[in-house]
Amino acid sequence: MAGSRKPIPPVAVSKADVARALRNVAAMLEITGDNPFRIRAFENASAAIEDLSDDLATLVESGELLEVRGIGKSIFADVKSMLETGTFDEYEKLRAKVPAGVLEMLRVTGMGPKKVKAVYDKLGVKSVDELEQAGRDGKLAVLPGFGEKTQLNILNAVARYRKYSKRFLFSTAYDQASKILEAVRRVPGVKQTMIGGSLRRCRETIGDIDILATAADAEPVMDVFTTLPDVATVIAKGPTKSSVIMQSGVHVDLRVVHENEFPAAVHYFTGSKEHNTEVRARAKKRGFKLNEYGLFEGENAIPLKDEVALFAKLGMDWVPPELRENAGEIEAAEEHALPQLIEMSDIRGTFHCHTTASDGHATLREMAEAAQALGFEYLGIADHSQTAVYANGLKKAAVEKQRHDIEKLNAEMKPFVVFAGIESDILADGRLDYDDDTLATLDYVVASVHGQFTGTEAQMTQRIVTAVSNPFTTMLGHPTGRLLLSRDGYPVNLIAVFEACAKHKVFIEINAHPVRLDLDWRHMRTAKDMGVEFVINPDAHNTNEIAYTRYGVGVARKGWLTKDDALNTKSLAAVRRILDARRARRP
Ligand code: DGT
Ligand code: CA
Ligand code: CA
Ligand code: ZN
Repeated sequence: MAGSRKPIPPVAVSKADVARALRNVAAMLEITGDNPFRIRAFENASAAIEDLSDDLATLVESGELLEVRGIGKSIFADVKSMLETGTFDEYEKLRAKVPAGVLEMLRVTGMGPKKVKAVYDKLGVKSVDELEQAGRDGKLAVLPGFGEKTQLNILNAVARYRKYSKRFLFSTAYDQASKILEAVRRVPGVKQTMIGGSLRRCRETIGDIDILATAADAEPVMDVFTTLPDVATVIAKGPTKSSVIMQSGVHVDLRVVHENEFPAAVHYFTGSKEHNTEVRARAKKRGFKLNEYGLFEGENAIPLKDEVALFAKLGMDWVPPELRENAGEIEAAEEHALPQLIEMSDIRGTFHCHTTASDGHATLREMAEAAQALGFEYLGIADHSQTAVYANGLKKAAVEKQRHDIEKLNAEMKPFVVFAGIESDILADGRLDYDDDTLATLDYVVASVHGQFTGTEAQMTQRIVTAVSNPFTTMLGHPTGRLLLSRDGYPVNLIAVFEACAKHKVFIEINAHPVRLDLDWRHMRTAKDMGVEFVINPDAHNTNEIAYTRYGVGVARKGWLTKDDALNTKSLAAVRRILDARRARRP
């Protein structure tokens, strides 16, 4: 197979790809019973690569990667090969040995490499389906180290996996799509390319990736697309449409259209379906016919330069893709009343970042310098609080030490400013996690629920409202606690929470971490109408993750928010004023 493939344009392999490959190798080594030191070596290397803030290709080229702790000569060679060819020998050898379904079992929560090895070795289980069957037959419970409870947990986890596994995080799909787009763009004769579908609309999870292109000749485009190195299966290959499944499991559709069809095709394949249906009805009312091929008057296609021209023909302003959910955007576009949406370039800083003082992977200084390098003017540090023992939460003395460290750093980094905050657990009764004297030393407090989610809706709501009413609380962190594709949020009456936040002037966090994106964009307009203000926070645990802020901006745009709605679009002076005012109401 591999030999028959045409040479394809090299596609950038990302840090995340390399880290994932190394992690998979560690897992496969464990499953095949390799020696624990080698397994650890690949695990450590994977973590080290994930935490790198510099460009991986540059570090490999200069050889500097060898100086990073956790990267030995042999793994260095693997990383180099991966960057050059998309894979490395050991990875390919293991993939030939370990069935893909066995590796897939690792995606079921609770199924670590040890458990996967046990069911594979002892029961011959080779897929998630077979795992479920073994559980139903009671075969898991009798394995050494398993038991009834573990069996039940695994069955529940399989059910959750099925519920969520058909979709992918925006960030995962985005990285994959960007690479495919890059490869498609390099095919000679390709003119225009565009990502469509839910990805262009910035949905928090993505069913499949939709890509559009125009080209003089579709055939070479389809050839390249269907033979990309991470393509696992080609579902269909045709002159205008091809579909593939990538190794990650994500499906990708590529359509090649004529240049004059491009604007209508881009609009159609951006969706949403509901938005399209409404727009098509508007076209009909004006005596046109609209479909994926164009806007027609009788038999004649109306020439359109771009999407702007398409909307204009229908009496509408161009609608930003994030708003195309049939949630009032069509009426607003007709009335020329669409909001001026917030943009990443409006962001001047961010809050809620972790450091090595709790469970982060970068030091205070590294985080501050990374934020500065992104062009930010300020950064808020909010490490975990003392009750979060699992995350190495800060004891009182550590809070004081960090505040001193921040003062020192601020003197050095002027005019850049680090704000001293904390991510305080909201305790079961709604109290914050420190005494008032400790809280009083901080610039701001993010209050978040991290444990004991099992309360009723009334209890959870009361708990959060109590925390929001605390005069020390500045921001409410990840308001529902959901983890995309794995855990629904706790039950909570958001209206009551919004009311409390508006009343006590507590910012609601739009947690921009790609597995959270919490507050959900569907609730933002309601919150805004109730007088709530927002803050977009990356919940970064290393320097790279500060850039997660942009995912938060994406969902804020979906929530119709403008620059004025988020604290972190404000100047340093304004932020200081606002935080001072919040502090003035403390007892
Ligand atoms: P996904 O993939 O589930 O995250 O969501 P989408 O929105 O990307 O959906 P997808 O990939 O099935 O289709 C891409 C776009 O194509 C969709 O947003 C709108 C358009 N489309 C697909 N099927 C239909 C249809 O039956 N009617 C209309 N009006 N549009 C459609
Ligand atoms: Ca799609
Ligand atoms: Ca699709
Ligand atoms: Zn948190």
